[in-house]
This record gives sequence, C-alpha cells and structure tokens, in this order.
Amino acid sequence: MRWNGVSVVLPTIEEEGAFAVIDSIRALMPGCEIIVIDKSGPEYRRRIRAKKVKLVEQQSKGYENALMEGFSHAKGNVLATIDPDGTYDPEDLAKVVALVVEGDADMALGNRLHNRDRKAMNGYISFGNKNITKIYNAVHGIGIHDALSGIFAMKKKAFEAISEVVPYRAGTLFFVLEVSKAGYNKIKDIPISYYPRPSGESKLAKSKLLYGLGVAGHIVRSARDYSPLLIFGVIGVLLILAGLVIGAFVIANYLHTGTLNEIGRSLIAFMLVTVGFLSVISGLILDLLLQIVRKMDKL
Ligand SMILES: Nc1nc2c(ncn2[C@@H]2O[C@H](COP(=O)(O)OP(=O)(O)OP(=O)(O)O)[C@@H](O)[C@H]2O)c(=O)[nH]1
Ligand SMILES: [Mg+2]
Repeated sequence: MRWNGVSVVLPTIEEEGAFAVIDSIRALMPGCEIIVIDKSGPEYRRRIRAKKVKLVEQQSKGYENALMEGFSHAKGNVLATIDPDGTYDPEDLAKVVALVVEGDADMALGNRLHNRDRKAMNGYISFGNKNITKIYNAVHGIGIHDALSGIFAMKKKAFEAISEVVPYRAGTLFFVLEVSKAGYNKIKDIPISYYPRPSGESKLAKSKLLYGLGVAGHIVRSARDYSPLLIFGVIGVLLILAGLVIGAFVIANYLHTGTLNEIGRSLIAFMLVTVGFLSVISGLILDLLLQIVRKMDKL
C-alpha cells in the first residue's frame, strides 16, 4: 500500500497518548503526512514539535472545528483522523484508510460497536450511539453502525465539498452528514477495537448525555430537511395509533355500559388522530416541495 497521498490529522488537548500514536502511524503507514491540530499549553507543544510532525495551533474552538482546520492544512488526497488518546489502535486506522485509498469508499469509518468492551463504552452511550446511527441510516439510505467513531477517512474531494460548511457540535457525525449530503454516498465501515481511556480526562464534551441529545437533534433536523415524509409520517402514524388505542377503550366502554361518559378520553383520542393526520399530510406536502426543489436544482 502506498501511504504517500495520505494525511492523518490528530486532534489533541494535552493528550499523552499522542506520542505513541505518532510512532505507530510512522511504522504502519510510512510516508504519510501527520498533522497535529492542537489546543494545549507551550510545554506540550514543544514535545510535539520534537516529534517532527506538522503542528497546527488551533485557532478555532471544539473538536469538529479542530478537524476542519487540520484537514485544511493537509496535502494528501485521502484525509484521515484518529483520536490519539490511547482508546484506538493505529492498525485499525491503516485498515480504514485503505478502504478509501483503494477506491472502495468515499468515506470510511471504524465501527466500535460490533463487540463492545464494557469498560471502554458504557451501556447508555452505546445504546444512544447505535440508535442515532440507525436514524441517520434510515434518513440517508446508508448502512453504517457507529456514526461517532474517532477513526475515519475520506477523499480530499469529499472534504473540499464541505470545507465551507460551518461546523456544528455533532462530532464525527457532522462529517458523515455533510459528506453524504454533498453527494459522497459511498460510506463504509469495518469493525475496530476500542479500549478504555488509559490517562487524562474527556475533552470533547463535559456531559456525554447532553452531547448525545444535541447530536440526535441534528439528525432529526436533517431528517426534516431531507426526508420530511419519514419523520412526519412516523410521528403521525404513532399519534394516530395512540389515538386509536384510547378511542378503542372509549368505544368498548360505551358498548359495555350503553352511555358515552368518557368525554375527556374521547377528546384526547380525537385530538391525537387529528394531529397525526395533519403530521402525515405535512410530511406529504414537504416531500412534494422537496421533490420540486430537487428537480429545479437539476435544471
Ligand atoms: N484540538 C482539539 N482537540 C480536541 C478538542 N476536543 C477534543 N479533542 C481531542 O479529540 C480527541 C477525542 O476527544 P475525547 O476527549 O477523547 O472524547 P471521547 O472519546 O468522547 O471521550 P473519552 O471516552 O473520555 O475518550 C482527543 O484526542 C482530544 O484530545 C478540541 O476542542 N480541540
Ligand atoms: Mg476518546
């Protein structure tokens, strides 16, 4: 494998694992460009410079901005990243990068969820991530498994297509969403290992729960913009079903007693069914508008 055209970006905030990761990447992917996009103090920067890699002092804020800034300095035609905190195996990085270098994918990701180490990722984070990824797959018709992986790679062209987008707080999913929206839909993943953090604390988010909710919000927004029928249709059908279940109780009670004495429940059932229908109809109208806009875009 030729690694000359590959640039690997390592995001760091005082990350001790980075030194060993740099050595491993050099051994596994000789000739690739290594860029450290850093937000640490002067002492850490001095030690990174001593490793003879390209050090970019991050001007912006946050993980997504760090990667955007790092990628913009890359010379390679395949851009990749690995979280250098000791939770990923650089051998997996080489495998993920190979998928893009060999032309099998526009973007490739590592999937940590195939065989989860319970010490490395706790249950609710894994559950949240799995389901966030599932909604993403449903909206964009893609079959990946772990949309928040710290190892991914993409064609330079895919990055160029999104280089003007202002990043939002969705971690790796920001890149996945934007690259697929830009038409780079060949997105693949392969199983990788994931280990408990050996040292230091999490830098990406103070609360993983709040972070996860924010990420889920971005998917729902993208679903609204890209597959309105799916999101409004599903919400509508759920509301109608809830209304029908409550309505069935009211009718059963009426048949049993001969009097209609559950006015409250009847009203709720009626409202749920009505709002459900409105939601489905909104989905249909938005879907029609979207089709028209897409047709006009193509003209
Ligand atoms: N330059 C830069 N690096 C960042 C920033 N936020 C996070 N990182 C780095 O990005 C990588 C991923 O962040 P982590 O803190 O490991 O996030 P995480 O994997 O969700 O958390 P853990 O499970 O504790 O590892 C690490 O190498 C961080 O040092 C940032 O704002 N700027
Ligand atoms: Mg980490």
